[in-house]
Parts: sequence; structure tokens; C-alpha cells
Amino acid sequence: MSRKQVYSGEVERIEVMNADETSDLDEEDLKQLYKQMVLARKFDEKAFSLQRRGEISTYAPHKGQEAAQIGAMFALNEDDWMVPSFRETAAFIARGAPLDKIFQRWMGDANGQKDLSDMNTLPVAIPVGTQNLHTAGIGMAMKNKGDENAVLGFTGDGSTSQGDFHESLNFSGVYSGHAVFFVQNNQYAISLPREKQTRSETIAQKALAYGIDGIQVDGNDILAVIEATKEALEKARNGEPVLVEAETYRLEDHTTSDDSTRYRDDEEVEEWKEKDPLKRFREYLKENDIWTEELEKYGEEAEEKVNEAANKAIEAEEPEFDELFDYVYDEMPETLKKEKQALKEEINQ
Ligand SMILES: Cc1ncc(C[n+]2csc(CCOP(=O)(O)OP(=O)(O)O)c2C)c(N)n1
Repeated sequence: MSRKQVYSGEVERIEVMNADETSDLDEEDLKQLYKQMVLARKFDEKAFSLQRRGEISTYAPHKGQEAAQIGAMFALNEDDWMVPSFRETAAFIARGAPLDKIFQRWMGDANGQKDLSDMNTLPVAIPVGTQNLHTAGIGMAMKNKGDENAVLGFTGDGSTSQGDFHESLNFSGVYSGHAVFFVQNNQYAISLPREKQTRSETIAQKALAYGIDGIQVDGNDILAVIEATKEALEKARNGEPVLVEAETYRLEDHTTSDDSTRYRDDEEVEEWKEKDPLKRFREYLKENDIWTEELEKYGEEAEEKVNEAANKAIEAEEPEFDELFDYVYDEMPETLKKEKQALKEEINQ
């Protein structure tokens, strides 16, 4: 019997702050990144309170994942595409989506997402894992057209157990799609912990089976996320898709309908609070003499912006009845026409 190694793959972890390294980004960029993180945190808090007041029916908080989302978006060029899943509010903020529009969407009005294609950004897709198919498809289209841009798609650790995820990596690998699959491993898929999701040591290593690169990154270190994502996008633009696993933590409940105290210890949450990406970045900026009075005070300004945007969204015109049905199909199927008519009669429209 002969045995020989036919494949040996490698997965690296990228860290910057924990490795006591410094960023080569200019100070203005670093300050802007910190401000975006604060703004995203304030948005989260406001959305939470609006849900409690009945203005939003369900909200999925991103607290703790700001570095992963904002870092990834910073690495993206304007002509690259972004594919969100459902927890990417911080990413939308970094992409430049108006705050009031983001609130409007959380309030259940799809008009909040109307102008996203001007920003090379797809609307939110709630079905877990399906976003990866969109990412793969866009990446393959870029390859086929000979474009030089790339697409970055967000997905969660939970989605990596879905067939869609694996099909997407496989197709992207075979057809050299310009795709980066950015997994925010926030340690839970609702109540299911990461250890029950997969026996693999890392999520990043799943890439190797599809012949593509996998990188793990400290997802609470915004500087490391930027490095890792830039590297991944560079490869993707040249037809080498990459899977990035950003190791992070969801500091809040899964959504406002969840109670995470039923499935995780306070002690664990406290440990991750110590690794809060805002706290770590603030410390980094202070240690490197980049911290300013303006940054210290930015929380108040961010709160004002968020409050103003929330009021604008509350006052926005209600969507037209027809909009609920009209944009799903190019040609509306008979069953849907009947449903539309029935609802119309029920509410006397
Ligand atoms: C196809 C599908 N199955 C189930 C659900 C219900 N669901 C919503 S979020 C979620 C967990 C997703 O976990 P993960 O992919 O880790 O993302 P996270 O919520 O942690 O951001 C589930 C099961 C859904 N939206 N879509």
C-alpha cells in the first residue's frame, strides 16, 4: 500500500492590534472609520428603542460586529458590488445609504431600499444562505464580461451549513468568479453555537475543498479586517474567489424577538464585551496619539443624526397599496392577482 499526500492547504489568521502592529492608513481615514463605528452603534441603540415603541416590528442588532462590517466596506471600491444578508446595517451605513432610508426599511417599507443599485448594493435578503448564490452569480458575470471589479457578499456562520453556501463556493471556484464570501462568524445562529454548526476547526478552511483560498481574521480588529478584505478583493478581481471568516461576536440578542440569556452565559458575553471592536479601536487610536477631542464628543453628534433620521423615516409617506405586490414578478401570476384582489377588498382599497 502506498500513501502520499495529495493536497495540503493552508489557512492563515490575520491580526493587527493584538500583534502590536500599526496601520499604514492615514489618520483621517482612521478617524472616519471610528466615527462610522460610533454612528452604527448609535443607530443600533435607536432602532432597538424604536422597536420597543412599536415603530419597528423586528430588528436584528449588529452590536459587536461593527469592525467586521465597516472594515469590509472600507476595502471595497465604489465600482465593486456588495451583497448583504440581514444584519448588515453597519455595512449599509459605511456604503453611504441614507440613515432615514435604512430606518424606513426596518420599519417595513421597501422604499427604503429603492436607490441601492446606484451604490452597487443589493437589497436585504432574509432567507439564510441565499445571498451566497447572488454573490456567486454576480462574481461569475464579472468574470464573463471581463470586468475588473469584484463582489463581496456577507453571510453568517449558520449559513455555512446550507447547500447554497457550498454550491456558491464550488461554482465560484470552477468558473473563477470575482467573489469574496465574507462570513461573519458571530458564534451563534440564533441559539445554535458555532461548535454545533460544524466540526471544522475554522470556517475559513471550508474554502480549501473548493480549491479557493480561505483567510481567518480577527473580526473585532477593524485594521485586520481591512487588510484581509483588501487582500481577498485583490485576488477576486483576478478571478480567484476567496472565503474570509471574520471571527466576531453578536453582543445583543439575535433579534428583538429573541432572549439570548436562555442559551448563553453572562460570563461569555462579558468576555466578548472586553473585546468590543469600538473599545479596541478607541484604545488603539489613543495609544497612537490619533485620538482627539472631536472623536471624544462624536457620540452626541451621532445621536443627533440618528434621531433626526428616525423622525424623517417615521414621517415618510406610507407606501402605496400596489407596491406590496407589484415588484415581485415581471408578470404577476394568477394566484398573486387573486391574493391582491382579496386583500384589496378586505381593506377596502
Ligand atoms: C432558509 C432560512 N431558514 C431559516 C431562517 C430563520 N433564521 C433567520 S436568521 C437564522 C440564523 C442565521 O444564523 P447566521 O447565518 O449565523 O447569521 P446571524 O443571524 O448570526 O447573523 C435563522 C435560522 C431563515 N431566515 N431562512
